[in-house]
Amino acid sequence: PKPNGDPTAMLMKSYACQRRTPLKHHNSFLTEALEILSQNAEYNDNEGRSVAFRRAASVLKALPRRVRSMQDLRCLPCLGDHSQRVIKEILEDGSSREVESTRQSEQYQAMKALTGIFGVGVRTADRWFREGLRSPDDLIRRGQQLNREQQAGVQYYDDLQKPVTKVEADVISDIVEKAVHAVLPGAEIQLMGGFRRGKEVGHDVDFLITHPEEGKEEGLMPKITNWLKEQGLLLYQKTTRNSYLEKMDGPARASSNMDRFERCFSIFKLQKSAVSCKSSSTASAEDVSTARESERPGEHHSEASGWRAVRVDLVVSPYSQFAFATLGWTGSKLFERELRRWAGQEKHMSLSSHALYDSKQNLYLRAKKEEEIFAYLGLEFIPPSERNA
Ligand code: 8DG
Ligand code: MN
Ligand code: MN
Repeated sequence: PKPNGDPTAMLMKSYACQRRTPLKHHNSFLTEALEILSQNAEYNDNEGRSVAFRRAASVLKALPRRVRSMQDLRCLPCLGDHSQRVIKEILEDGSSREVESTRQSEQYQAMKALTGIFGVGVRTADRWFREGLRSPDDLIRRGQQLNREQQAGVQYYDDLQKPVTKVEADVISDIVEKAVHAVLPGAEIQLMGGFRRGKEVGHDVDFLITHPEEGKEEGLMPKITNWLKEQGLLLYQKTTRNSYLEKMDGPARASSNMDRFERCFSIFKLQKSAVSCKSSSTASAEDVSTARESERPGEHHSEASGWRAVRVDLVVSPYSQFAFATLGWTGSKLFERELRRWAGQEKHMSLSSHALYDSKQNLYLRAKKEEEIFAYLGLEFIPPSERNA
């Protein structure tokens, strides 16, 4: 074991934003286990522990091959004692007792089901869990008070649990483009989030909208949502300028990634015919054959209808902040977090989705493209497809 003389040894940088992390990697059998422990720590409001497991998983995603022994892990950063214990057990026994008992635990399963509801964050889910609630069905049965967002979340729960495909995302892109150009010609629309990173499925579809003439984008969101509403394409929408408070109870509560862009959390009504037109494969008869006999009140089952519900996030940014917004909304969440940590700890800079501030020079650094931001930060440019940390 002499790392420098070993041609197979690679130098693994310790911040995820210094590394290339492809979407497909060789160690999902380990990363999935570590991410369950990370998720569970988040459910228990232990952010430090949650991030530690997530960083460990991320390092394994960046490895060029499958881990076969603990020897393969020498010289790797971010692998704490606990993560190493878990990895060792999986390598030796095929699974980890801690991971399996977590996966099976009533709390983990209930928290997963409850936080899986649109509009329900860890805090709310935890309160409901302590009141004996375990699932969306429990909420309906017990007549639990819900806000408007959560009502939509429960109503479209089944649909929103189903992954959104790239073809569905492309159909929605066309719709959003049509809406935006109808209300503001010349506006630019960019697909963000997981789909920009090359994912084939996602839990939602994210868009960033801007206009080359600064100021033209002001007040744009209500115009877009009104157009979509008139077309009958929106099942739910909430537009906010500063979503700080909402996010305090959302899944990203702890991420400190909040911004003040005008944004819209929405649920689209997506016609299945539009999707089967777009995809080259033929439409199946499955829609009809699997239709459910009955619907519980308050729930929509898309098997029985010609459409499905899809979560869509829209964000409007002024042109001068577009590069920062692009970087901030591409993800992954860990990649974003690591970028901000790198900026602060290594460069005395402060990065947000709006700007990059240099504390040493006391000035804001301008950027038109993501590449320039990486350069200011002294980082090699990492393309979106390799930000899957
Ligand atoms: P998925 O939907 O396929 O599951 O994955 P994703 O696209 O990576 O996750 P996402 O939850 O849709 O988030 C997309 C990006 O948006 C991610 O990098 C984090 C970022 N993001 C939020 N909320 C906020 C926020 O309030 N401010 C900023 N600046 N970024 C945010 O999700
Ligand atoms: Mn997304
Ligand atoms: Mn999103």
